[in-house]
Amino acid sequence: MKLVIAVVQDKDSQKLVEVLVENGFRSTKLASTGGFLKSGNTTLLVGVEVQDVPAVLAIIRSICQAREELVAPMAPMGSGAVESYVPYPIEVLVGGATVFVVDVAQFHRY
Ligand code: 2BA
Repeated sequence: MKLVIAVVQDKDSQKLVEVLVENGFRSTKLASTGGFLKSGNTTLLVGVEVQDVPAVLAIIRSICQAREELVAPMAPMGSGAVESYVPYPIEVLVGGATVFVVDVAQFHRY
């Protein structure tokens, strides 16, 4: 079994959960916060059999869109040095989904 961990934009999360359910995949939706933009996003946990991983990834790809977001002034860009701060808004392309697929040692549902 595998655990698909997908960090997606809030705007796509409801539709994504609906389509996963329609296709027979269970998921858990967690409210999360991106470390860079410090704004809300959604992390989905999807436990699936190995052979179903490509189907889940295809669903995620089909629903989740990359979007331009404006980064607030003075957002830290790196080490924390003064030169690493941005003094004006910049546009950042936030990915449709950041996905990790990890092995599940054991799975129990009681
Ligand atoms: P955030 O950390 O809020 O990042 C939002 C977007 O800001 C990123 O989009 C990327 O385009 C940009 N960004 C992030 N760190 C940057 C930096 N140090 N310098 C310049 N630009 C930077 P995505 O890469 O699509 O990431 C979307 C969200 O996925 C992230 O939100 C974070 O919550 C999650 N994520 C991305 N990579 C991750 C990783 N390696 N581990 C855990 N979560 C990750």
